[in-house]
Amino acid sequence: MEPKTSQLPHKPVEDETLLYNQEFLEFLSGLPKERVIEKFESYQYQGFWYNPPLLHGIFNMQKHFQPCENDIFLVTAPKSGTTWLKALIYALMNREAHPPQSPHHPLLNKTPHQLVPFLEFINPSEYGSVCNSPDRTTRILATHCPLVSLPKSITDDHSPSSCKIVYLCRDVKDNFVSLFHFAQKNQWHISLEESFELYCKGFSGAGPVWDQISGYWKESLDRPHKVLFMRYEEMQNEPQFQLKRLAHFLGKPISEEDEKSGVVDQIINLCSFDTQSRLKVNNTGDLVCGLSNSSFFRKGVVGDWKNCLTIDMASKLDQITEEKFHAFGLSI
Ligand code: PAP
Repeated sequence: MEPKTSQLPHKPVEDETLLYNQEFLEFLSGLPKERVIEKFESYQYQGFWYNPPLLHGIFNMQKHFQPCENDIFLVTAPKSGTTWLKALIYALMNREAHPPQSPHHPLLNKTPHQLVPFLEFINPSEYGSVCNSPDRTTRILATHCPLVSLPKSITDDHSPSSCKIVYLCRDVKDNFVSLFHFAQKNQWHISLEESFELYCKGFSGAGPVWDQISGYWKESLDRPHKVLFMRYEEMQNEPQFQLKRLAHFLGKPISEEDEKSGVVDQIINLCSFDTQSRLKVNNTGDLVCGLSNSSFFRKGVVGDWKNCLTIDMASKLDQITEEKFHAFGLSI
């Protein structure tokens, strides 16, 4: 049976045998497995934990995906600001064809997830038809895939050398809180305490989140032309500077003319939480995968963990972060 592209990144599946082909089921059967919540199994692959839909996408990607010259890969751990970065990169790369102040801008009528798809949720037969730049020279694709599992054709320097990776991370305390609220909204029926234990053990969708972050961090130091490492908090604190940094890395720097026209502020405003979360398109309907569009917009702030975590929980996350990142000179 042909696999469906519409399975959820984070949602339990009733009967996996109905969804996947024999090859993938055999692959799954050889992996370490844990039942994390009722009806929700996680599989460990190349050091990271996945639910079957996400792993299926990665399995397909590793077998079939071929990057093109100029592809942009936007990588995040779930709930690190993916939706925001999708909007920003889309608006930035398409600013000539779609001026950010236009009342007909695609980001006013389509969700960031419609405009920039997740690579692991595209059917392999449709990889070639992704087109999200009017001149068809650039594809923007998102993924939650850890560096170690990205197809070599993307990461190799011998591959189309101009394809780029933008990695966005977020303070893990806010990341966890965002994931927990997302789970509540999508009715996973899981308590804060239970969620927290799972998160710390690495069950967070391509987790442990720390290992994903440090993998891309190291790569951004070793190969700065290939990987740009960004932080959600820096995007919030200095959006103009970070957007220019992004534009420069993606080979579409902000020109003097752009500066004069105010395009940087226009993109920031168009993609801001305030603008995006009020749009009808982001408040109604579901993604093809069944998750509600509105569940990707909650508060969009830094430090909301203070309203949700106990002191012990926050300390535990800080402690793991310190232990995992110390050797890399990385802090978030
Ligand atoms: P995904 O990885 O599953 O696609 P992602 O977009 O990373 O989800 O996570 C949603 C978070 O980004 C939410 O954070 P919160 O729960 O802490 O509020 C959401 O509010 C936030 N978010 C979505 N859009 C924006 C935006 N335009 N600006 C800032 N934050 C945003």
